[in-house]
Amino acid sequence: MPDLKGALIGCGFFAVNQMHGWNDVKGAAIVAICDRDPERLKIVGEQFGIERRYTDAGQMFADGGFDFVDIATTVNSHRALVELAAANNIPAICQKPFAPTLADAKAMVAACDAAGIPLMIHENFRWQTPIQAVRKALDSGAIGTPFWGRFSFRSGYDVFSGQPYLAEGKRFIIEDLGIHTLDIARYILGDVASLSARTKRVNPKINGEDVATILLDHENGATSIVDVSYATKQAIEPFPETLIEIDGTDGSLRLSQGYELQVTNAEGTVNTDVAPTLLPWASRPWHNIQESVYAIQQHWADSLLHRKETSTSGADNLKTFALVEAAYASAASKATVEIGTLL
Ligand code: NAD
Ligand code: 89Y
Repeated sequence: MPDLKGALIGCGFFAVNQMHGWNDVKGAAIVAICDRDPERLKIVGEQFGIERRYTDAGQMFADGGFDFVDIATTVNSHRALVELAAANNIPAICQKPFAPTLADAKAMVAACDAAGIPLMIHENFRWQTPIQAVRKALDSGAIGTPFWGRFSFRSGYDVFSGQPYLAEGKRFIIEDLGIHTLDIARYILGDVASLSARTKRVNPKINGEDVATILLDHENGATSIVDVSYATKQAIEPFPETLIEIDGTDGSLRLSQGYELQVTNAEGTVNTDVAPTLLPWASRPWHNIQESVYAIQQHWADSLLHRKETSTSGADNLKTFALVEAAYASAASKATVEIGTLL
Protein backbone atom coordinates (compact mmCIF):
# COMPACT_ATOMS: atom_id res chain seq x y z
CA MET A 1 0.00 0.00 0.00
CA PRO A 2 1.47 3.43 -0.88
CA ASP A 3 2.09 5.68 2.13
CA LEU A 4 -0.06 8.78 2.48
CA LYS A 5 1.82 11.79 3.79
CA GLY A 6 0.01 13.82 6.41
CA ALA A 7 0.49 17.18 8.14
CA LEU A 8 -0.86 17.90 11.62
CA ILE A 9 -1.96 21.33 12.86
CA GLY A 10 -2.23 21.93 16.61
CA CYS A 11 0.36 20.21 18.82
CA GLY A 12 -1.50 20.49 22.14
CA PHE A 13 -2.82 18.14 24.84
CA PHE A 14 -4.76 15.73 22.61
CA ALA A 15 -2.57 15.86 19.49
CA VAL A 16 0.02 13.71 21.25
CA ASN A 17 -2.47 10.81 21.09
CA GLN A 18 -3.06 11.51 17.41
CA MET A 19 0.69 11.51 16.72
CA HIS A 20 1.08 8.15 18.50
CA GLY A 21 -1.92 6.88 16.55
CA TRP A 22 -0.36 7.94 13.23
CA ASN A 23 2.83 6.04 14.13
CA ASP A 24 0.69 2.86 14.37
CA VAL A 25 -1.49 3.49 11.28
CA LYS A 26 -0.61 1.38 8.24
CA GLY A 27 -0.42 3.36 5.01
CA ALA A 28 0.04 6.88 6.42
CA ALA A 29 2.72 8.92 8.18
CA ILE A 30 3.00 12.50 9.44
CA VAL A 31 5.70 14.50 7.61
CA ALA A 32 5.04 18.06 8.85
CA ILE A 33 3.55 19.69 11.93
CA CYS A 34 2.31 23.17 12.78
CA ASP A 35 1.50 25.06 15.97
CA ARG A 36 1.45 28.79 16.46
CA ASP A 37 3.06 28.15 19.87
CA PRO A 38 6.79 27.45 19.21
CA GLU A 39 7.13 25.62 22.55
CA ARG A 40 4.44 23.06 21.70
CA LEU A 41 5.87 22.73 18.19
CA LYS A 42 9.30 21.90 19.60
CA ILE A 43 8.01 19.42 22.20
CA VAL A 44 5.94 17.42 19.70
CA GLY A 45 8.51 17.76 16.90
CA GLU A 46 11.25 16.31 19.10
CA GLN A 47 9.07 13.62 20.68
CA PHE A 48 8.01 12.27 17.28
CA GLY A 49 11.12 13.14 15.23
CA ILE A 50 9.33 15.50 12.81
CA GLU A 51 11.71 17.96 11.19
CA ARG A 52 9.33 20.02 9.06
CA ARG A 53 7.85 22.42 11.63
CA TYR A 54 5.73 25.53 11.05
CA THR A 55 4.20 28.22 13.22
CA ASP A 56 2.00 29.35 10.30
CA ALA A 57 -0.45 26.93 8.65
CA GLY A 58 -0.61 29.06 5.47
CA GLN A 59 3.14 28.66 5.01
CA MET A 60 2.90 24.90 5.55
CA PHE A 61 0.22 24.60 2.84
CA ALA A 62 2.27 26.83 0.53
CA ASP A 63 5.27 24.50 0.92
CA GLY A 64 3.00 21.45 0.37
CA GLY A 65 4.34 17.89 0.10
CA PHE A 66 1.49 16.18 1.96
CA ASP A 67 -1.71 14.34 0.94
CA PHE A 68 -3.94 15.21 3.91
CA VAL A 69 -4.11 17.45 6.94
CA ASP A 70 -5.13 16.50 10.48
CA ILE A 71 -6.53 19.55 12.34
CA ALA A 72 -6.14 19.05 16.10
CA THR A 73 -6.72 22.63 17.26
CA THR A 74 -9.59 23.85 19.45
CA VAL A 75 -12.94 24.78 17.94
CA ASN A 76 -12.52 28.47 17.08
CA SER A 77 -9.82 27.81 14.46
CA HIS A 78 -11.57 24.86 12.77
CA ARG A 79 -13.45 26.75 10.06
CA ALA A 80 -10.48 28.85 8.88
CA LEU A 81 -8.17 25.82 8.81
CA VAL A 82 -10.64 23.55 6.97
CA GLU A 83 -11.26 26.33 4.44
CA LEU A 84 -7.49 26.67 4.02
CA ALA A 85 -7.28 22.92 3.34
CA ALA A 86 -10.12 23.20 0.79
CA ALA A 87 -8.43 26.17 -0.92
CA ASN A 88 -5.33 23.98 -1.30
CA ASN A 89 -7.33 20.88 -2.38
CA ILE A 90 -6.01 18.89 0.58
CA PRO A 91 -8.32 16.28 2.22
CA ALA A 92 -8.90 17.17 5.88
CA ILE A 93 -9.64 15.62 9.23
CA CYS A 94 -11.01 18.07 11.79
CA GLN A 95 -11.32 17.48 15.54
CA LYS A 96 -14.67 17.72 17.28
CA PRO A 97 -16.52 19.91 18.09
CA PHE A 98 -17.01 20.56 14.37
CA ALA A 99 -17.33 24.37 14.65
CA PRO A 100 -18.60 27.15 16.92
CA THR A 101 -22.00 27.15 15.13
CA LEU A 102 -23.98 24.90 12.79
CA ALA A 103 -23.78 27.63 10.12
CA ASP A 104 -19.96 27.43 10.27
CA ALA A 105 -20.08 23.63 10.06
CA LYS A 106 -22.36 23.77 6.99
CA ALA A 107 -20.01 26.28 5.33
CA MET A 108 -17.07 23.92 5.98
CA VAL A 109 -18.88 20.98 4.38
CA ALA A 110 -19.81 23.18 1.41
CA ALA A 111 -16.21 24.39 0.98
CA CYS A 112 -14.87 20.81 0.96
CA ASP A 113 -17.63 19.64 -1.42
CA ALA A 114 -16.86 22.52 -3.80
CA ALA A 115 -13.16 21.62 -3.73
CA GLY A 116 -14.00 17.92 -4.17
CA ILE A 117 -12.02 16.91 -1.08
CA PRO A 118 -13.05 14.50 1.69
CA LEU A 119 -13.67 15.94 5.16
CA MET A 120 -13.82 13.70 8.22
CA ILE A 121 -14.65 14.85 11.72
CA HIS A 122 -12.46 13.16 14.33
CA GLU A 123 -15.54 11.74 16.13
CA ASN A 124 -13.70 8.79 17.62
CA PHE A 125 -16.01 7.55 20.40
CA ARG A 126 -18.07 5.36 18.02
CA TRP A 127 -14.75 3.62 17.22
CA GLN A 128 -14.22 2.50 20.83
CA THR A 129 -14.03 -1.29 21.19
CA PRO A 130 -17.05 -1.52 23.58
CA ILE A 131 -19.21 0.67 21.30
CA GLN A 132 -18.26 -1.43 18.27
CA ALA A 133 -19.21 -4.54 20.30
CA VAL A 134 -22.68 -3.09 20.98
CA ARG A 135 -23.11 -2.30 17.26
CA LYS A 136 -22.12 -5.90 16.36
CA ALA A 137 -24.50 -7.40 18.93
CA LEU A 138 -27.40 -5.39 17.46
CA ASP A 139 -26.39 -6.28 13.89
CA SER A 140 -26.43 -9.99 14.84
CA GLY A 141 -30.15 -9.63 15.63
CA ALA A 142 -29.59 -10.98 19.17
CA ILE A 143 -32.15 -8.63 20.76
CA GLY A 144 -34.45 -8.08 17.77
CA THR A 145 -35.48 -4.52 16.95
CA PRO A 146 -34.37 -1.95 19.52
CA PHE A 147 -37.17 0.27 20.83
CA TRP A 148 -35.49 2.00 23.81
CA GLY A 149 -31.99 3.03 24.82
CA ARG A 150 -29.92 4.88 27.38
CA PHE A 151 -26.45 6.29 26.68
CA SER A 152 -24.88 7.46 29.90
CA PHE A 153 -21.60 9.17 30.81
CA ARG A 154 -21.47 10.24 34.46
CA SER A 155 -18.12 11.13 35.97
CA GLY A 156 -16.31 13.26 38.54
CA TYR A 157 -12.97 13.10 36.68
CA ASP A 158 -10.94 16.33 36.63
CA VAL A 159 -10.82 17.15 32.91
CA PHE A 160 -9.91 20.78 33.61
CA SER A 161 -6.29 20.15 34.60
CA GLY A 162 -5.43 18.78 31.14
CA GLN A 163 -7.88 20.98 29.22
CA PRO A 164 -8.23 24.27 31.19
CA TYR A 165 -10.21 25.92 28.36
CA LEU A 166 -13.13 23.59 29.20
CA ALA A 167 -13.79 25.63 32.36
CA GLU A 168 -13.89 28.92 30.47
CA GLY A 169 -16.52 28.58 27.72
CA LYS A 170 -20.21 29.46 28.11
CA ARG A 171 -20.90 25.94 26.83
CA PHE A 172 -19.25 22.89 28.36
CA ILE A 173 -20.45 19.33 28.65
CA ILE A 174 -22.83 19.00 25.69
CA GLU A 175 -20.39 20.66 23.29
CA ASP A 176 -17.30 18.87 24.64
CA LEU A 177 -18.41 15.40 25.74
CA GLY A 178 -22.15 15.04 25.12
CA ILE A 179 -21.36 15.51 21.43
CA HIS A 180 -19.71 12.06 21.55
CA THR A 181 -22.59 10.51 23.49
CA LEU A 182 -25.13 11.97 21.04
CA ASP A 183 -23.07 10.59 18.16
CA ILE A 184 -23.06 7.14 19.80
CA ALA A 185 -26.86 7.35 20.18
CA ARG A 186 -27.15 8.09 16.44
CA TYR A 187 -24.68 5.34 15.58
CA ILE A 188 -26.56 2.75 17.64
CA LEU A 189 -30.23 3.75 17.26
CA GLY A 190 -30.21 5.85 14.08
CA ASP A 191 -30.91 9.47 13.17
CA VAL A 192 -32.96 11.66 15.44
CA ALA A 193 -36.23 13.42 14.59
CA SER A 194 -36.61 15.59 17.69
CA LEU A 195 -35.21 16.13 21.17
CA SER A 196 -35.72 17.96 24.42
CA ALA A 197 -33.05 18.72 27.00
CA ARG A 198 -32.39 20.04 30.50
CA THR A 199 -29.02 21.28 31.76
CA LYS A 200 -27.41 22.35 35.05
CA ARG A 201 -24.15 23.77 36.29
CA VAL A 202 -23.09 22.13 39.57
CA ASN A 203 -19.38 23.05 39.72
CA PRO A 204 -19.25 26.77 40.69
CA LYS A 205 -15.70 27.13 39.30
CA ILE A 206 -16.69 26.71 35.65
CA ASN A 207 -18.77 28.84 33.28
CA GLY A 208 -20.74 26.24 31.33
CA GLU A 209 -23.18 23.44 32.14
CA ASP A 210 -21.70 20.24 33.57
CA VAL A 211 -24.89 18.13 33.64
CA ALA A 212 -27.32 17.44 30.78
CA THR A 213 -30.27 15.11 30.29
CA ILE A 214 -31.55 14.74 26.73
CA LEU A 215 -34.61 12.83 25.48
CA LEU A 216 -34.34 11.72 21.86
CA ASP A 217 -37.05 10.58 19.41
CA HIS A 218 -35.28 8.53 16.75
CA GLU A 219 -36.62 8.52 13.18
CA ASN A 220 -37.29 4.75 13.41
CA GLY A 221 -39.59 5.23 16.40
CA ALA A 222 -37.11 4.25 19.12
CA THR A 223 -36.78 6.51 22.18
CA SER A 224 -33.53 7.12 24.02
CA ILE A 225 -31.98 9.11 26.83
CA VAL A 226 -28.54 10.65 26.66
CA ASP A 227 -27.41 11.69 30.14
CA VAL A 228 -23.99 13.21 30.79
CA SER A 229 -22.37 14.66 33.90
CA TYR A 230 -18.98 15.81 35.10
CA ALA A 231 -20.42 16.46 38.57
CA THR A 232 -20.99 12.84 39.61
CA LYS A 233 -18.71 11.42 42.29
CA GLN A 234 -18.90 7.65 42.59
CA ALA A 235 -17.15 4.86 44.50
CA ILE A 236 -15.34 3.72 41.36
CA GLU A 237 -14.68 6.51 38.86
CA PRO A 238 -15.90 5.33 35.42
CA PHE A 239 -14.11 7.91 33.22
CA PRO A 240 -14.17 7.65 30.21
CA GLU A 241 -16.73 4.87 29.87
CA THR A 242 -20.05 5.33 28.08
CA LEU A 243 -22.60 2.95 29.62
CA ILE A 244 -25.38 1.68 27.38
CA GLU A 245 -28.76 0.01 27.93
CA ILE A 246 -30.81 -1.15 24.94
CA ASP A 247 -34.16 -2.94 25.05
CA GLY A 248 -35.26 -4.78 21.92
CA THR A 249 -38.26 -6.80 20.81
CA ASP A 250 -36.41 -10.11 21.46
CA GLY A 251 -34.09 -9.24 24.34
CA SER A 252 -31.92 -6.63 25.97
CA LEU A 253 -28.32 -5.51 26.11
CA ARG A 254 -26.32 -3.81 28.88
CA LEU A 255 -22.82 -2.34 28.55
CA SER A 256 -21.81 -1.79 32.14
CA GLN A 257 -18.92 -0.27 34.04
CA GLY A 258 -15.77 -2.33 33.67
CA TYR A 259 -16.43 -2.91 29.95
CA GLU A 260 -18.80 -5.86 30.41
CA LEU A 261 -21.40 -6.50 27.72
CA GLN A 262 -24.41 -8.57 28.74
CA VAL A 263 -26.85 -9.78 26.08
CA THR A 264 -30.08 -11.47 27.16
CA ASN A 265 -32.64 -13.17 24.93
CA ALA A 266 -34.79 -16.32 24.83
CA GLU A 267 -31.64 -18.45 24.67
CA GLY A 268 -30.28 -17.05 27.93
CA THR A 269 -27.67 -14.48 28.97
CA VAL A 270 -24.16 -14.08 27.60
CA ASN A 271 -21.56 -11.88 29.31
CA THR A 272 -18.54 -10.74 27.28
CA ASP A 273 -15.47 -8.74 28.25
CA VAL A 274 -15.30 -5.92 25.68
CA ALA A 275 -12.43 -3.98 27.27
CA PRO A 276 -10.25 -1.91 24.96
CA THR A 277 -6.66 -2.92 24.25
CA LEU A 278 -4.01 -1.03 26.21
CA LEU A 279 -1.79 0.10 23.32
CA PRO A 280 1.95 0.33 24.18
CA TRP A 281 1.87 4.15 24.26
CA ALA A 282 -1.48 4.43 26.05
CA SER A 283 -2.25 4.90 29.73
CA ARG A 284 -5.28 4.09 31.89
CA PRO A 285 -7.99 5.36 32.08
CA TRP A 286 -7.51 7.11 28.70
CA HIS A 287 -6.67 3.86 26.83
CA ASN A 288 -10.30 3.44 25.71
CA ILE A 289 -10.19 6.84 23.96
CA GLN A 290 -6.60 6.36 22.80
CA GLU A 291 -7.37 3.08 21.05
CA SER A 292 -10.29 4.73 19.25
CA VAL A 293 -7.97 7.50 18.02
CA TYR A 294 -5.80 4.90 16.34
CA ALA A 295 -8.93 3.15 14.95
CA ILE A 296 -10.48 6.27 13.38
CA GLN A 297 -7.14 7.32 11.88
CA GLN A 298 -6.65 3.86 10.33
CA HIS A 299 -10.21 4.17 8.96
CA TRP A 300 -9.28 7.56 7.42
CA ALA A 301 -6.15 6.15 5.75
CA ASP A 302 -8.04 3.13 4.38
CA SER A 303 -10.94 5.30 3.17
CA LEU A 304 -8.67 7.87 1.50
CA LEU A 305 -6.62 5.20 -0.26
CA HIS A 306 -9.77 3.41 -1.48
CA ARG A 307 -11.76 6.61 -2.15
CA LYS A 308 -14.56 5.64 0.24
CA GLU A 309 -16.66 7.98 2.37
CA THR A 310 -15.72 7.90 6.06
CA SER A 311 -18.14 6.89 8.81
CA THR A 312 -17.97 10.36 10.39
CA SER A 313 -17.73 12.51 7.25
CA GLY A 314 -18.53 16.21 7.50
CA ALA A 315 -21.99 15.51 6.05
CA ASP A 316 -22.65 12.78 8.61
CA ASN A 317 -21.35 14.85 11.50
CA LEU A 318 -23.67 17.78 10.69
CA LYS A 319 -26.43 15.47 11.98
CA THR A 320 -24.60 14.97 15.28
CA PHE A 321 -23.69 18.64 15.58
CA ALA A 322 -27.33 19.58 14.96
CA LEU A 323 -28.21 17.56 18.09
CA VAL A 324 -25.75 19.67 20.11
CA GLU A 325 -27.33 22.91 18.86
CA ALA A 326 -30.81 21.49 19.43
CA ALA A 327 -29.96 20.43 22.99
CA TYR A 328 -28.79 23.95 23.91
CA ALA A 329 -31.85 25.49 22.23
CA SER A 330 -34.21 23.11 24.03
CA ALA A 331 -32.54 23.63 27.42
CA ALA A 332 -32.96 27.40 26.96
CA SER A 333 -36.58 27.34 25.73
CA LYS A 334 -37.80 24.15 27.47
CA ALA A 335 -39.40 23.27 24.11
CA THR A 336 -38.93 20.20 21.93
CA VAL A 337 -36.73 20.91 18.91
CA GLU A 338 -37.37 19.28 15.52
CA ILE A 339 -33.97 18.37 14.08
CA GLY A 340 -35.15 18.73 10.47
CA THR A 341 -35.58 22.48 11.01
CA LEU A 342 -31.84 22.81 11.66
CA LEU A 343 -30.42 20.77 8.78
P1 NAD B 1 -4.92 22.47 23.29
O1 NAD B 1 -5.30 23.87 23.57
O2 NAD B 1 -4.11 21.71 24.31
O3 NAD B 1 -4.13 22.38 21.91
C1 NAD B 1 -4.50 23.10 20.78
C2 NAD B 1 -3.21 23.55 20.10
O4 NAD B 1 -3.56 24.15 18.86
C3 NAD B 1 -2.42 24.59 20.90
O5 NAD B 1 -1.08 24.16 21.06
C4 NAD B 1 -2.53 25.87 20.05
O6 NAD B 1 -1.36 26.67 20.13
C5 NAD B 1 -2.73 25.29 18.66
N1 NAD B 1 -3.43 26.18 17.73
C6 NAD B 1 -4.63 26.80 17.90
N2 NAD B 1 -4.97 27.48 16.79
C7 NAD B 1 -3.97 27.30 15.90
C8 NAD B 1 -3.74 27.74 14.57
N3 NAD B 1 -4.63 28.52 13.94
N4 NAD B 1 -2.62 27.35 13.94
C9 NAD B 1 -1.72 26.56 14.58
N5 NAD B 1 -1.87 26.12 15.83
C10 NAD B 1 -2.99 26.47 16.49
O7 NAD B 1 -6.28 21.71 22.98
P2 NAD B 1 -6.57 20.12 23.09
O8 NAD B 1 -7.02 19.82 24.47
O9 NAD B 1 -5.44 19.37 22.50
O10 NAD B 1 -7.87 20.01 22.16
C11 NAD B 1 -7.78 20.12 20.77
C12 NAD B 1 -9.08 19.62 20.17
O11 NAD B 1 -9.19 18.22 20.47
C13 NAD B 1 -10.34 20.27 20.77
O12 NAD B 1 -11.24 20.56 19.72
C14 NAD B 1 -10.90 19.21 21.72
O13 NAD B 1 -12.31 19.24 21.84
C15 NAD B 1 -10.47 17.96 21.02
N6 NAD B 1 -10.37 16.77 21.88
C16 NAD B 1 -10.87 15.63 21.37
C17 NAD B 1 -10.85 14.47 22.12
C18 NAD B 1 -11.43 13.23 21.51
O14 NAD B 1 -11.51 12.20 22.15
N7 NAD B 1 -11.83 13.29 20.25
C19 NAD B 1 -10.30 14.48 23.41
C20 NAD B 1 -9.75 15.68 23.89
C21 NAD B 1 -9.79 16.83 23.11
O1 89Y C 1 -12.52 16.85 25.34
C1 89Y C 1 -13.16 15.67 25.71
C2 89Y C 1 -13.28 14.60 24.73
O2 89Y C 1 -13.48 14.77 23.55
O3 89Y C 1 -13.19 13.39 25.35
C3 89Y C 1 -13.00 13.53 26.74
C4 89Y C 1 -12.52 14.95 26.90
O4 89Y C 1 -11.11 14.96 26.83
C5 89Y C 1 -12.92 15.62 28.20
O5 89Y C 1 -14.31 15.70 28.29
